[in-house]
Amino acid sequence: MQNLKEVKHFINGEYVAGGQGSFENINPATGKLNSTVHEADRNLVDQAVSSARAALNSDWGKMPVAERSKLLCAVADGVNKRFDEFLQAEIADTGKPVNLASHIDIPRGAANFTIFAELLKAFPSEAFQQDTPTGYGALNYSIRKPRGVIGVICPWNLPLLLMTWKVGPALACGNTVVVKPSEETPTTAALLGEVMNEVGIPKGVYNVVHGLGPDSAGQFLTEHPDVDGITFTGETVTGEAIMKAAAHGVRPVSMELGGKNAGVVFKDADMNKAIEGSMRSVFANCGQVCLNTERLYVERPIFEEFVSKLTDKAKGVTFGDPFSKETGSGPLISKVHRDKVLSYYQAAKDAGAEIHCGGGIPQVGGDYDAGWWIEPTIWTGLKETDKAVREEVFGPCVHIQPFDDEDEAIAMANDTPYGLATAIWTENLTQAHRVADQIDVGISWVNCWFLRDLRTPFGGNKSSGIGREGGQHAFEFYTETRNVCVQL
Ligand code: NAD
Ligand code: 6OD
Repeated sequence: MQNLKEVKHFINGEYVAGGQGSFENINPATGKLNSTVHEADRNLVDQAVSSARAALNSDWGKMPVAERSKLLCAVADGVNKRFDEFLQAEIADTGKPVNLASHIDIPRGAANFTIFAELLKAFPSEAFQQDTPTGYGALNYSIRKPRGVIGVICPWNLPLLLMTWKVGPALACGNTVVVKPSEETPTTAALLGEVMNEVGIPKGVYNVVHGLGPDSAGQFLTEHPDVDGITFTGETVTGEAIMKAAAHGVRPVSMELGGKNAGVVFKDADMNKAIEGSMRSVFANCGQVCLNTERLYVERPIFEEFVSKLTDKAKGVTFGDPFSKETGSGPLISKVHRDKVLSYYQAAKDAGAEIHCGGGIPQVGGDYDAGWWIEPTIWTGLKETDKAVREEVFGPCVHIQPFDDEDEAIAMANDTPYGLATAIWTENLTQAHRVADQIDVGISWVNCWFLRDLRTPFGGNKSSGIGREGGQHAFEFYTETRNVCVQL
């Protein structure tokens, strides 16, 4: 077993030290050191890509689908067998509360292997019978081949879940991967290497290189000419840099990017459902979910009541030991990120927002006062053009705006360069369908939020992404389709 106080790369089934120095992995709940992480240089990234290429060309790429599927289900079982180790590692890296990590991060991190392994077995090919001048016709059918070596660049907010959401379908399709986890959250990707070895995934199929973005592992991996496709989740500006790197060699990209998601609450909404749902959609994971609602539009007759009820609930959010089931919110991921979120809190104040709750740093007590905690914050009274209403904050904050009719709400919801998700709260389902159809996003939830069926398409419109993950949609990116035309 590896020593998780010193996080190494995982290349060709072995833990490997070295590169261009190391960096610190800090526990955001306490500001204390979790571990030291080796930072890969170009040479180590090259070794990882070469080992992925070799594995692709040998057993893995040629393995029957049923056998590959069985191995990937064993990976899911392997994660679940070591559930507590993954849970501890994820909580230490992110500070997120155990209630969240044990219900979402780790179970979904495992389930992402099973779902794609099962779906691929039932994935059909297409076929066309064609008329020809000979009268005998021709038969066209498609076959799918793995795309090749996939570079997987991950964010820190749901580290295991968002990594396996890409690695699961990539491996199911017969690709091999080189993963670059976020520098903030390297540990569960490192731990997964042990599970891969335990269940017998061939060496070189799953590789991990640690490092940062520019002039580090992220850049070296995305620029590597032997990487056949890049899948990325993170900020839109990073996505733009990665697209430039991918342009060399015309490599395809799949991009899950930022958002500035709107929630719309109609006057006939079930108030309790809308409040409970908005508490999650705004504040879950301390506002660090790409799908979080940062703008709420509430129909005027219920505006005051909604603001007051949401504020009461937000004031009740509890901080403290992430391993305690009583803790409601974790901290932000880093000091740099907290400074960024606090700059939006200041900008909102300067722009004259009415601050209903929060706006600062809570006293959590003991060791936790050295962590990156922040108060859940609710504003009203800002203009739609104000910075805190337009830009993605990625923190536990929301601006609430009243509206008078459906068209106005839809126009405000759509007035953003992003198009990731929305949550619509109404008991009038005709209205719900009509509004869901008109909000320009990849995912609309009605009377719920982050309710996930993994067979459905997942992704963003406009600056929120390119392509769709989820279900068979993921296979479009992770395979290359070939047509075979047979003259009969
Ligand atoms: P980020 O873009 O800062 O970093 C993501 C990853 O990219 C990290 O591993 C980082 O090291 C790497 N990276 C940075 N610069 C790079 C470069 N030039 N070349 C190659 N790699 C580089 O994002 P983050 O701060 O980790 O995550 C938060 C952001 O991610 C938010 O904007 C959020 O909305 C977005 N996000 C989107 C989704 C989605 O599904 N749409 C999901 C989660 C997070
Ligand atoms: O649930 C998922 O599959 C998914 N990709 C969630 C993304 C969350 C963003 O932070």
